[in-house]
Amino acid sequence: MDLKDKRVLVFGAGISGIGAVSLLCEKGAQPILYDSRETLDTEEVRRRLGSGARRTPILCGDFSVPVEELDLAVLSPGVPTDLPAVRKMKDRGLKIWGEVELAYQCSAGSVLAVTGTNGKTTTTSLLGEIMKAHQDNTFVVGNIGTPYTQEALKMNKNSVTVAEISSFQLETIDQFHPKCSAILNLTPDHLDRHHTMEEYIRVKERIAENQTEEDVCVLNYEDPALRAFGEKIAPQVLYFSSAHKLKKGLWLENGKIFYGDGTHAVPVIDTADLRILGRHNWENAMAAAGMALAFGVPVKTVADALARFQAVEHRIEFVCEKKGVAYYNDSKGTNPDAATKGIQAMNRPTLLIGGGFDKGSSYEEWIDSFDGKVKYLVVLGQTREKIARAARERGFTDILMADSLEEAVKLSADRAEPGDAVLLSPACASWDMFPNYEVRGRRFKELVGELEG
Ligand code: UMA
Repeated sequence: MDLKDKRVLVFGAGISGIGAVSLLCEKGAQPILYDSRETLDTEEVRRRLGSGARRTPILCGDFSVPVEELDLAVLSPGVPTDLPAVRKMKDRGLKIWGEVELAYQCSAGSVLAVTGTNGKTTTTSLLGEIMKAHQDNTFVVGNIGTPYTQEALKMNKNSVTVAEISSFQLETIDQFHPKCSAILNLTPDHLDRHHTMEEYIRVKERIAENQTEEDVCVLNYEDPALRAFGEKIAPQVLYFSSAHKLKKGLWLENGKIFYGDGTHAVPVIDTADLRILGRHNWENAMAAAGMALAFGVPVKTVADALARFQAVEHRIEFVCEKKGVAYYNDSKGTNPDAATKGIQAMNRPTLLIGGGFDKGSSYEEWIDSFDGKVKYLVVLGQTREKIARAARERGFTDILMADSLEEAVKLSADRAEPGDAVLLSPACASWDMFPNYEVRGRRFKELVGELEG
């Protein structure tokens, strides 16, 4: 679409909306920025818009935008597509793109896109490091925190874009076409938004919908839904497995990652040479390596970049040791499955801080994963009663209630003994108490920093 002079509604004034408005202004379009938050600080938003976009109208509160006068709407990822305002746009036949689609349509080069419930950020970071080692002109964007629209106009036909793409972002793609995609795993998440697991899976699988037989889709062989998906899609499929030796794909064998092209198998790296811990991280490494190898990156470049890579902030991140107690920040454990990985990575008795925004998850499996390792569960936020109830039903009763993260850290520090770990791994999003998991994770680290010892 030629965006020149087009009237475009940008919905959501977060970082995606700001990126989208700036890009649209550069393309000569006439954006209107809208946010449903009545208390939006419009002057602050205006300051954050680049100088070329400062004259953009900013509206907030009740939706009163004349839809019939628009040519396009661009939704931020956090905006549900079944909102009455969005339904109204659809009913009037207005074209609706997500911020990712807008960026894709305005950019150039090859796209390598990663989705899945857990491990997206680590895999995207790993792949970003591998691609940067292979060539200049690599961009790392998307759900990882840098809006795709912010970088889109810097790309050219030789660029490589490594994009972390969430289910929210996949709901509103149209032509988005990665050269190589990956779906890492599928476990329940964001069911408040997608309503059913079937719908969540359908949305995740959209990452491959525009791919052709010239493209590659990397899938987890150990996930039955993904193995079945691999049998019915157009692109070439490269599986990775932490449990089975494969003829073609990547697998783990005697602590080493191997790659097979169907005829020959080569070792890629020994997991002892990786600085990221746990089987789930070796799966992330296999997925990133698979995508890079499929793109033509030499095995040695892949192995060297993997060996250099250190853990991502907020993902089972060691903070410090105080009075013999090790503190870990796993604020990115925003669903029960991710938080289970956090517990599994602990090798000490653990005081676990959990709870937060209610996404409609169930917590039983997470509680079962405590496996005698959790001394106390400190719960906070919207879900604290729900989690406490589920824990008691599973026979776990060492539960402490906290009204704030400050109190949760204090309660944990008071009860922890030398040799214990305190782990923030909430199994919930942060949105009831913090703008995002990063702010929650940083606040946790600050509070830990303030403890004596
Ligand atoms: N808003 C409305 N109406 C709504 C919902 C939101 O007006 O119904 C407004 C809010 O008032 C706010 C703005 O939209 O002003 C926020 O937009 P947003 O929620 O899309 O957030 P952004 O700041 O644009 O950040 C988004 C992603 N956020 C979400 O998906 C919720 C970021 O992922 C992402 O890093 C960023 O774009 C850049 O691509 C965060 C996330 O939590 C990390 N993602 C989820 C996850 O990882 O589980 C999917």
